[in-house]
Amino acid sequence: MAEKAMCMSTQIPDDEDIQRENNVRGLTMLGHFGFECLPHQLVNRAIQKGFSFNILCVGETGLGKSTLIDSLFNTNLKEKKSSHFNSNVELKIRTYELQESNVQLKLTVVKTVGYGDQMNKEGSYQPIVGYLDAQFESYFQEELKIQRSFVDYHDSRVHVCLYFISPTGHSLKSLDLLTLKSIDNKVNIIPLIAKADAISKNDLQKFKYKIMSELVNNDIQIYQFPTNDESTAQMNSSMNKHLPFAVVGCIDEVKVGKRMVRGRQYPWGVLQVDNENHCDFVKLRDMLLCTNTEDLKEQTHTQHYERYRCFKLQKIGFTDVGPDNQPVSFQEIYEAKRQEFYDQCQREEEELKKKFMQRVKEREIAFKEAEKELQDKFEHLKRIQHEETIKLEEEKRQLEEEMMNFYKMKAGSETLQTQGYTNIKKDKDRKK
Ligand SMILES: Nc1nc2c(ncn2[C@@H]2O[C@H](COP(=O)(O)OP(=O)(O)OP(=O)(O)O)[C@@H](O)[C@H]2O)c(=O)[nH]1
Ligand SMILES: [Mg+2]
Repeated sequence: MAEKAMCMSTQIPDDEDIQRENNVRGLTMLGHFGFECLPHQLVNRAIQKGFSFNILCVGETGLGKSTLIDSLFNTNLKEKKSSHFNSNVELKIRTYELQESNVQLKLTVVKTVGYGDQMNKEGSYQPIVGYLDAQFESYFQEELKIQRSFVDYHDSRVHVCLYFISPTGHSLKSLDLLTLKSIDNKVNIIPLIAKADAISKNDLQKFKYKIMSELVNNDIQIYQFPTNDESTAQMNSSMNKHLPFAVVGCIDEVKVGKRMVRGRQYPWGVLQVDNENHCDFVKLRDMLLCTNTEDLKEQTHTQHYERYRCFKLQKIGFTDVGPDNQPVSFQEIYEAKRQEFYDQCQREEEELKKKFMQRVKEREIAFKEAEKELQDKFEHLKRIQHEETIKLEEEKRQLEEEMMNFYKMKAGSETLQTQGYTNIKKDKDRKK
């Protein structure tokens, strides 16, 4: 078929050629080839594969996040109540398989738990930023693998963040601004005024205007419904003017006249969730699930993930052009990086060697000094000991001399005593 198409196209007269910018000729087809069915092939394949969509709900405790998600999919996703006494903001992640006609949707809903409950709200946005980055990182790592498995890979990158604003009618809180500013370049943000039934119609318009001007003043980027597709441009541009959507959630049905409608029953009447005069719920659902789902996914990939990917690669040291503004290949950068790394290792090794030698020298000097000190001490002690020995020997000699004298004296006195006894005896004998 392709061959046939090529043959046919060469027979078309020159005057029908359209010279395009990229030098591709536009030709008028003279027959039916069948490639007009390409979109059907894509649709069939996509239906077979199924779709996935990941929503992040950020909002203070009790603002109606779970109720709104239930209302969007008209089902009770039956989630357990979370504790709201956590010292940190946490995220609750649930994945559901949904089906509408023959279309399967793998829906992942991530909700904040305990957002805004802490006394110190400074780090409240960090778990949210951490989660968004972690999903990008996981995809990035899969991309870098040699054997990639994108067919089975569950892409958990967040496609949209529904940011629930408290219906104060006043202004955004500093926590809102801080979080929105931290995530606006990581995810498509659709701001919502939660529990919008708490605000009167006039106040709601002023509140919407206030919120939008605060977002602009703080340079916070929110998702704009695209206006580059003719079929949706008009609707999308009018929807952009309704942002932030004022939503009300409820899955209970109440009777209005003879009809059963989804709505909240109040003493003064019924607020119908699906009534566009009552709130923007239908606008949100249409924009999110019917008209712009694919664009949200595309923006996630081409804008937010791309930014993350560029940042990561640049951080590693990769770039598209060299210092001379000439394109450089991955291989070249890799080689240059390797060389740079090798040089750095060499430098560090040299540095370490120098430091080691210096330390050895210092230790050697210190050892020598200590050795000399010990030697001096030893000599000093030796001298003292020698002097002590001489002194003791002198004392010993003196003592021995004294002893000799003593023995001499003793012997002399004994001799005298013996002579005395002899004389006395002689006298006695003479007297007799
Ligand atoms: N008036 C009003 N009440 C609502 C609306 N949406 C939900 N609620 C009520 O608000 C309460 C909290 O709703 P949830 O949907 O549990 O709020 P949440 O944000 O999921 O709360 P956590 O998960 O605990 O943070 C429930 O009693 C809901 O019925 C709404 O649009 N308007
Ligand atoms: Mg909830």
